[in-house]
Amino acid sequence: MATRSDSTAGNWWQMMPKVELHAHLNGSIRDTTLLELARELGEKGSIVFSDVEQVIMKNDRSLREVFKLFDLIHLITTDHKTVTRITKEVIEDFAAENVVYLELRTTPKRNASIGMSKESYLQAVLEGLMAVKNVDVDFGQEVNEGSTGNSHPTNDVCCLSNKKKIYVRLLLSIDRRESTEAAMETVELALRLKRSGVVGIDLSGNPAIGEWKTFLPALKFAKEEGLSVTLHCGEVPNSQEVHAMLDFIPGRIGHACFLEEDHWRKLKSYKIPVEICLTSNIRTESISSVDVHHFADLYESRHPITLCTDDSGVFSTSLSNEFVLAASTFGIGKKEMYELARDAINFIFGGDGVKEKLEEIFASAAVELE
Ligand code: 6MZ
Repeated sequence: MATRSDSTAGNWWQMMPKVELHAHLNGSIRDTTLLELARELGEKGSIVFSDVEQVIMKNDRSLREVFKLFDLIHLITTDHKTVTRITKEVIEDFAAENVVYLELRTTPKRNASIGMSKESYLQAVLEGLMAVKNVDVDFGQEVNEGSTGNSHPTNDVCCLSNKKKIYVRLLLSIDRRESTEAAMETVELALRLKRSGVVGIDLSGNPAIGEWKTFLPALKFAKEEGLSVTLHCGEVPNSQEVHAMLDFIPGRIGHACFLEEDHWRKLKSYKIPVEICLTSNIRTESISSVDVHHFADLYESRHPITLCTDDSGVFSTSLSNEFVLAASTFGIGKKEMYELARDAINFIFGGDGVKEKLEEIFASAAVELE
């Protein structure tokens, strides 16, 4: 697949439609927004802005430091109004680089002091989806997604056919710090919000904390009730847990940095798709350099994989950037990268109706990108 001219070459990766399946809401906030919010808190005397500014602008962080940063981010962002704002901006940013389908994940949070429940947190996220005006957002408020593929989103989509369109579905994250009861509460919330675009559950959070057996009852329940499940798996060495996670046969796993031979064999025999987060893995030093990343082996062995950003704000990346990085590091051509982007449709947790729409989008883009 060739570029139309040199002047458009730099934009090719942005123009290409893309599917993003591993993006954490609070990891994807614009730096400018984070700094603005931190400055406001600084003025109120809740934090010391100059200290926080340094932490936000720091580039290289170990995995442990990343989770400290998330605690700080949550301090800055977790009120209803801000959750709505960051959701809106994150959708706008992904849509701006032609992400046509986004599975956005976030951890429902409770904060009694400001009257926030897990449910009201999620309502604030949904309001963020509805607040997007410059892009058509289909977030799956469908009568029957499987049969029609047509949605009835509540923002002003009906009359604005020449706007960009993005399909957004939500995954609710269970944080590894949570108890079995708290994890169960998140799954129950996801079930109640199935008709508002929630399609699955994610297990994430600091991998050095928590035990698999704590989350298993909630994850099993989610699966039994028809929710898809994705797991952060093998972000740190933990052989037993990786085996247990693979034997659970989740819909997808993220990262897979510390898998051993027998894990790889199992992963491949179960054909579990892997969400690949190149920049995140390098920045957190989970992988020593990008050229030795397991992307290469999985790609060559045609194992199902999808490129993802993880935390585009925290790691200063974008999905287009992840495609450029993979193409340049592993010497993969544009046609093949387009196929990689398109094949991610097979691993989405959204329904068949959405898949058909995405197939159409990719088919027409193939002609335009020629
Ligand atoms: C594990 C991660 C993560 O849910 O508040 N999160 N968990 N590994 C990662 N790789 C670096 N990046 C983000 O978004 C932030 C939360 O997502 C999880 C962590 O639990 C983090 O607190 P939300 O929107």
